[in-house]
Amino acid sequence: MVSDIFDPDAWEPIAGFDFSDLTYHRAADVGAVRIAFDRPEVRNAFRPETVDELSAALDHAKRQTDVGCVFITGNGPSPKDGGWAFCSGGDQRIRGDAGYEYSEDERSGASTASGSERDTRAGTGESAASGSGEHAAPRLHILEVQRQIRHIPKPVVAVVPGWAVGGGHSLHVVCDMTLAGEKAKFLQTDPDVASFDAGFGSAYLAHQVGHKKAREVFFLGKTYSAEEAADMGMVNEVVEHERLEERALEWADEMLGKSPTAMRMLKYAFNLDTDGLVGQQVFAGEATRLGYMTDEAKEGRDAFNEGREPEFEQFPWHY
Ligand code: S0N
Repeated sequence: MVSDIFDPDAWEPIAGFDFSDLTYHRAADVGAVRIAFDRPEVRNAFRPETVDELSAALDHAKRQTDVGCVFITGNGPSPKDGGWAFCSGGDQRIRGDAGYEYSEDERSGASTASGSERDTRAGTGESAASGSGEHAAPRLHILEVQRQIRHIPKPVVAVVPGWAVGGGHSLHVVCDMTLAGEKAKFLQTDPDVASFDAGFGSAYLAHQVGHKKAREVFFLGKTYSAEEAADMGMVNEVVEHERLEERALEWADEMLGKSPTAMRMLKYAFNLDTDGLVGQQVFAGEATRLGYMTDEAKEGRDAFNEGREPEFEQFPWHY
């Protein structure tokens, strides 16, 4: 895969995955991974299989202790017209009455990359419940992926080369930062197709751009250029199209030079007020991890295991 923004020398495919709807690479020179929608013929719209693969890649990226940055992007250009897209949201062609339908092969269990097989190959460690029955029902699980993006303990960056639309727009909103190429375009079509992301896609967008603008994005459905999106506060930086991924790697290099613990605590601190008690729980878990690393915590553990009273008086009451 070569394009005017993807440099094959800068990335290595990650072994062990057999994705149909995504590509998954690791940067050659820095601890970053690149997850890319690979359905350019439909502006990188996602179907349930795409969402499963995205979830598996994010789960894998989370577990790599030498990876400090995750990019989500869209491959291109489109074979039809050379157009570029980050993601155009749910694939409307396979939208059923209660969600998005798996392909017939997936539903019947006949796919070579289906069900538990797909999950196992993807290294999630969670085997799917069963073969054919599992994918019989339509899904709406991009929201689960949004929560993964929120909770993965490292920055997730949307690298937007073209259209970010509908559920694809919401995905960029959920990412920690957005880097846009100058061909990027931002559009919310949810109410045009009678869907609505009433969670992060709308309410969290209002935190980024203010309520009036967020309501305009949904209620008027205007298309915003990369520069306009940056002026609104939902894009961090705009670069030349050809420089997009090069710049993303520069960001990764910058972030990988920083303290992993500080970066993780900061991400969860930024999330806390918009994640409610779940945000507090995630932040508290990290605080507990830090606490466990202290001599004081080790004394508590050792005293219990040695059947003696803990000698906490040796530790100061910091102020
Ligand atoms: C992206 C747009 C603006 C691009 O326009 P452009 O450049 O004129 O290209 P087109 O000729 O329109 O498109 C090229 C080809 O791609 C197909 N295509 C584009 N987008 C989709 C899509 N989303 N689904 C299926 N096909 C798509 C075109 O049909 C065309 O095909 P051909 O070449 O065969 O003619 C423009 O295409 C556009 O507006 N697309 C639709 C965008 C849209 O409405 N997306 C859905 C929005 N809603 C969601 O995403 C909701 C899903 C969601 O995330 C969610 C929300 C709440 C709760 C749960 C969920 C969940 O799903 O989990």
